[in-house]
Amino acid sequence: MYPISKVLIRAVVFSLLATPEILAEEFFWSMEESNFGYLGMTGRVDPDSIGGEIGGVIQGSEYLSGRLSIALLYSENIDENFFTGANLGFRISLPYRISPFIGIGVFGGYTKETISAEDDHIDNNDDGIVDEQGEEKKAIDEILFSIYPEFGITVWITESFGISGNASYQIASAGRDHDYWYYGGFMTFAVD
Ligand SMILES: [Ca+2]
Ligand SMILES: [Ca+2]
Repeated sequence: MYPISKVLIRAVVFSLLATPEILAEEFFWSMEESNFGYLGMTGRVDPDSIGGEIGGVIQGSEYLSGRLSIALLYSENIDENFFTGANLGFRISLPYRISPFIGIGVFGGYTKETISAEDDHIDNNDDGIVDEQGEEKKAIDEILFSIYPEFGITVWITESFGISGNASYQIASAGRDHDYWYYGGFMTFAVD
């Protein structure tokens, strides 16, 4: 693994020097034999949320890949402040060092809330008293699903390390008023 500053400098240099030759350079390397892991930061606006995502990529061919990840989003406006989710998606990307992609996927998860636990016959807080006054527990508040199209670009710094940015339009199960743009910046690395 390179130091992050070195990686960023290389990414900028690569972008600036993106000559037609580099753009046209077929990016076979080890992609067809490799699987990748990725992690990064994500966010959305209104309600403003920031989070992280970690997952794996299976490279089906030089053009097609599938990904599965878990995501955690923090927002001051969500009950209990956290949205926990899972993301499953497929991408078509150009097999070049500078590699634009488009994709589709599904994103689902839940938020939690605190509710009264005074009558469930369980000592929820392990204080030795069952169903005392004011005892509380956490329960799933909302289950949310969306399907999305996305686009983005990956810059492969080496054959086993790339950085990428994407934007997806989340079409929410809760209705068109709940649709939103979701953005991410990621590091992708070979795991085998
Ligand atoms: Ca108790
Ligand atoms: Ca209880």
